[in-house]
Amino acid sequence: MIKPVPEKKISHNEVLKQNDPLLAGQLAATLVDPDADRFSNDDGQFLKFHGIYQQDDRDKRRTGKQYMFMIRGRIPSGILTADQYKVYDDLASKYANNTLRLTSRQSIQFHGVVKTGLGPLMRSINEALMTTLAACGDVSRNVMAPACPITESWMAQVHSDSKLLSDALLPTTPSYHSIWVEGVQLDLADHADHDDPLYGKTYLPRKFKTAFAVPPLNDVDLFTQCLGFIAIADGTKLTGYNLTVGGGLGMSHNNPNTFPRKADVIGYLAREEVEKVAKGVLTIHRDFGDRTDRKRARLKYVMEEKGVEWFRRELASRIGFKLGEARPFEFTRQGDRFGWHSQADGRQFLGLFVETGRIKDTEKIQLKTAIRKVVDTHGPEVRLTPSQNILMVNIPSEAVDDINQILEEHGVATTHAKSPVRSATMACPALPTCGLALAESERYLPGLIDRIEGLLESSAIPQEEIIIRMTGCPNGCARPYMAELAFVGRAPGKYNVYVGGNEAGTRLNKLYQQSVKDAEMETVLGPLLKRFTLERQADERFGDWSARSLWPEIEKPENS
Ligand code: SRM
Ligand code: SF4
Repeated sequence: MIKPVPEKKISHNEVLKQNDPLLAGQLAATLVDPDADRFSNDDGQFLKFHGIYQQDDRDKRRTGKQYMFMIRGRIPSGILTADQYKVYDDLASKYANNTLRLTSRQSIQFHGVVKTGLGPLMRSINEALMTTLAACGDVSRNVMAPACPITESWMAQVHSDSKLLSDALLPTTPSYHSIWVEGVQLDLADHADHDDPLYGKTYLPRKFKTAFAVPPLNDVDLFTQCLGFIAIADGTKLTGYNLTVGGGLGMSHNNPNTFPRKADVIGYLAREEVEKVAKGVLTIHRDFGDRTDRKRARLKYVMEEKGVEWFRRELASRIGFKLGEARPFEFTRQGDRFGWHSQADGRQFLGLFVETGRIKDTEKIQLKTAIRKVVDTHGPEVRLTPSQNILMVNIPSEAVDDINQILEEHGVATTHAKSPVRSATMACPALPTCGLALAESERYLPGLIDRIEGLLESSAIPQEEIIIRMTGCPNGCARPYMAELAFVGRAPGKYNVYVGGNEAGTRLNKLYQQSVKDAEMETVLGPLLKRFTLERQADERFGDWSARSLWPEIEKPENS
């Protein structure tokens, strides 16, 4: 007799959402309880939908857990007015650890907020007409779009589509406003029938990520996104977008069921159809994503299992039409422009490298104070980039000298920080804030780059740019699997080394060496860089050389 296959149980997070579709939990009550220094674990899951993570300082665990909060803004396309930036800057000083953490999705995180500061911080964000709603949680996250203002004249339209979509994909629960603005615990019974028009009662099986890209620049790492729009123009007019679906990077060590995946190009849509198509894709994730295993709950696995043709048919049945054939496009580069540049309208913009995305003041460099002074004095629009850097845009030429002086007075360089390799780096926060970190990242990478600069110097290529990314665990928050050279934390002081991504952000890299110890970095990287200098073809980049030369030698399966 054939044994019936036991039905898999839905995950605990699904039960939580089912029981409380308002996502309110006991948040408001705990917030005002003076005896509580933390929220319950279940409420911690609801907090995420409100843009908040309950964390503890991992440096201090030996003496008992000290709870604190990370708060992430929802900043579509990473664009802030000068006044909005000032609010973030003030709140970082008043309630957080006096730093602003720029994220790999063009947002800002506060770290180290204690519970008594949480309410006032959240209220202030909302009073400034900004939000943290759905910055985290099983919903559509911050929508990304290129930050650079000197691209096409129709860039503003891409930003407006990104903002429109970000708003259209927000959940409708009234609990966010009632808890953080009014400070009221909602009575679930009064809202028992809350059923979000887009998300239903149980939201998505997992996070959902969207970005817009404008070729040839792929600064948003489009192929890592669940949902992507590649701008297609007819001369000077933006006509529509190629749609990409099914990218994602998160994986777990030793779990071959999880892996990074590049998105597929699905077809072409007119600009007017962006919202409808996005909702079609999102509801496919909602309806087909795995709700039993959170490690497999991303849209990329639906795509992997069911295939592109199935996806096209399913999407057409939801939106009522078939997408057109994808139009030609080419990505050639990623990253940011540093220093001063002219915009299409004649004004200037300034790109500043922010090492590991952390805006802070140190004895030598007072980056936080300097940016604030420029924003106070000249009121530029502030744009956060997908590579954790900052652009100040729409600056009249007359202001350039004064801004340069302010920056100089605070030790801030307007051009490359030390070397091109340093300015092409990204690291995730990892320790001490991230509860999932297996190794250091943000605190370790700058020192490792010092050592890599030394190796480049001794290989006689000190000016070589190599896109280097590091994460403290395999979840992939700084998108390491697209880098030319990447370090992924495996255990304290040990990293898996990956090679072979490309400048266009169109190729996943591969595992080169497993569990490399801190002390072994020079022995592993030195010969690699030497070989690169000897074997590279003219102007060949490290990522292209390593894919061409090393991959045939790498016997391990991709990203294992
Ligand atoms: Fe991430 C979880 C930080 C972008 C994949 N990510 C986390 C958490 C919240 C840890 C946690 O769940 O307890 C980290 C908070 C650390 C801290 O102390 O701040 C965290 N992720 C970040 C940020 C701040 C990294 C950064 O260097 O900037 C980025 C915030 C973006 C934002 O503004 O919304 C960030 N995370 C990403 C990206 C890159 C992207 O989206 O472009 C990825 C890979 C792409 C993807 O989603 O596949 C990413 N984060 C993850 C995952 C793996 C998800 C999966 O599919 O398995 C986790 C773990 C999880 O969700 O359980 C995670
Ligand atoms: Fe934390 Fe891992 Fe993301 Fe780094 S990659 S922030 S260690 S979850």
